[in-house]
Amino acid sequence: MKYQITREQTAEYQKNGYIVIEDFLNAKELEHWRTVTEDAVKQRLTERNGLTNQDSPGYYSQVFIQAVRLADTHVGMARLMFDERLGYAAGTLAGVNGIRIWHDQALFKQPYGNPTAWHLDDPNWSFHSPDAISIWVALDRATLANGCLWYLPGTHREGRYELSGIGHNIGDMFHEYPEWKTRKAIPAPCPAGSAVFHNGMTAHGAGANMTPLPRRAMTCAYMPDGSTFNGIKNVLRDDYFASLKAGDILDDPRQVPLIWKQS
Ligand SMILES: O=C(O)CCC(=O)C(=O)O
Ligand SMILES: [Fe+2]
Repeated sequence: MKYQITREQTAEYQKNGYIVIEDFLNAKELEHWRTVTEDAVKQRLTERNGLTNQDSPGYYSQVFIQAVRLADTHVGMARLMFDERLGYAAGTLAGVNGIRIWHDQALFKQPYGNPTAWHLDDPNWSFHSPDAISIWVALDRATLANGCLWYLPGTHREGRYELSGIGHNIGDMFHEYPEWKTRKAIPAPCPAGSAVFHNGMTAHGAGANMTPLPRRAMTCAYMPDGSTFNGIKNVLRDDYFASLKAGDILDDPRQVPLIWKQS
């Protein structure tokens, strides 16, 4: 795993709000991530032991198969996600001294799957942080044809936290940010095994999958250690949510496990 981050990579990430690290996983690691992710998603879909977007047959269910917090229900996935090296890489890029898992999620864009509408991630979460960061690991080569990610560089410095749900139409986000409509989007195609990191406030989306093969990704959203509750439920457990008031530090080890702390 290419988890060591250079100063140049941190600078690029901080400037653009995202970075592609090619061949983040070696061939053996990639094979293992594929096997574990396939197994965890299959188990989630059959046992229905957690969140997916496959319960109703609408447009969004055809954007990708989305399975959230697989580490809660799959031991192999927990082992992958609790890897301190992932926290180190994310924390170094983000410039924070501790990384907690917000949620992992598998995103499998199926053959001829719908595009992923433009959006920001962090407004949906139960904490707001200018340093929230996600990793998106390509389990298949991501191309312009099968729905690689696209970014609006620099938008992480301009986005607002007011809730902006992911719309049906690919461009709904631009109603809230008309000033971004003239910006040039940059695609992030990458070989299988690459990692794409993005800030939780960077505008991003993905194209349709115009191929007969899936475009699979395993992702994880991270919360900087010390982040506080903002009142939004999102993926919080009912009992934990009920115990919180706005401004409380989110530190429940089951909900937001700490995977890396600067020594
Ligand atoms: O995989 C996709 O199509 C979208 C990914 C995404 O929105 C994310 O990782 O935050
Ligand atoms: Fe996203």
